[in-house]
Amino acid sequence: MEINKFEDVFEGKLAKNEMIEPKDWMPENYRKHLIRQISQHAHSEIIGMLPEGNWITRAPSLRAKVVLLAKVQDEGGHGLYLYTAAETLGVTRDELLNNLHTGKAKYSSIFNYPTLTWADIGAVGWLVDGAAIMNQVMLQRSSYGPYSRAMVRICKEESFHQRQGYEIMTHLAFGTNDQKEMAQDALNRWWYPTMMMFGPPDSESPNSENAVKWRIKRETNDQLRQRFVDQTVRQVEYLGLTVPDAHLKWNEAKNGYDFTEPNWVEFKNIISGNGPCNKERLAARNKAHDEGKWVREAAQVFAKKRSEVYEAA
Ligand code: FAQ
Repeated sequence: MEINKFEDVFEGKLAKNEMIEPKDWMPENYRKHLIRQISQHAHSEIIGMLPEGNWITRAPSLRAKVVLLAKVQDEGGHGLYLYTAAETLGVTRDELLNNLHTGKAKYSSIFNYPTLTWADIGAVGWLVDGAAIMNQVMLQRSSYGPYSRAMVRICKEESFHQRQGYEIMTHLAFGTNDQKEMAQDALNRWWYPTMMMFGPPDSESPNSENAVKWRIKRETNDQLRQRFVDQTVRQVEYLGLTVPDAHLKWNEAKNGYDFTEPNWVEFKNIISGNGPCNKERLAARNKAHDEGKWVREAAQVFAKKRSEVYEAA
């Protein structure tokens, strides 16, 4: 088949909302776009384990500890599904991890902020996982089969994570004055960084055009950010807390809130590696990888032995 025939099949599948699968022909730029997005997403999941892992030993009750442990473990699992999905595009996990560990690859800006108090664990679950779901629900219908299928399972787990965070916030917001202050302080610090998770404004988002054209993203950064604000303001009100935005105002005409944009200079600084915790996160990630070397080696030896037993049988 000539290349334009392959292209017709590819375009035809997109037009009919059919999935593109690993063995299908795909344009080189589509493949590269997916490797970029899926691997950044995978990196975000495993780096995202660090700010919360930081609180496992200090969770205020046995129940809170068990729930947080399960959540952090889930994030590790999400990383595995996503690296596996990326590998179907012809890249190795070693290459991807090497890019992360040497600082070449991006991961979500949000994980470069510190978790200073227990209320931050509530805010991360509620806001960060809430924003993640807002973005990932559309990715369940992404055009690339392995990514889309990974997202279905991830979204189910993220919903539990969001509820875990909101439960912590509810306890604090309806608790003592000090607890309510802690909850407000966490909301103040996480509100704008969470809004940055959706990416730069559409007018400054170089990847959006192709992503929407190829049905990798079904909605734009600004559309998702708006939906997040509209949904979350009601939750803030229920908690009796205040959104840290003096300009937040309901706009009847657009049926949504007008709000202050996050500081995009701060965002650029963070994604260039200069946020408050970038260096700490990469150092922790590299240390974990180095210390896990013997586990990976043992798993490989075991797998080899097992396949020899099967072959001999
Ligand atoms: N942080 O042209 P666009 C989670 C980069 S959820 C860092 O708009 P695109 C769950 C972007 O890569 C978090 N970099 O890009 C969890 C591009 O740079 P490049 C992860 C960002 O791809 C919760 C440049 O800026 N979720 O981990 C960010 O169309 C709690 C221009 O941007 C996903 O990855 C950012 N926030 O849209 C885990 C979802 N925003 O590559 C633990 C999948 C933009 O050209 C605990 N990804 N950049 O050098 C996506 O939906 C998209 O990739 C966006 C960015 C929306 C993130």
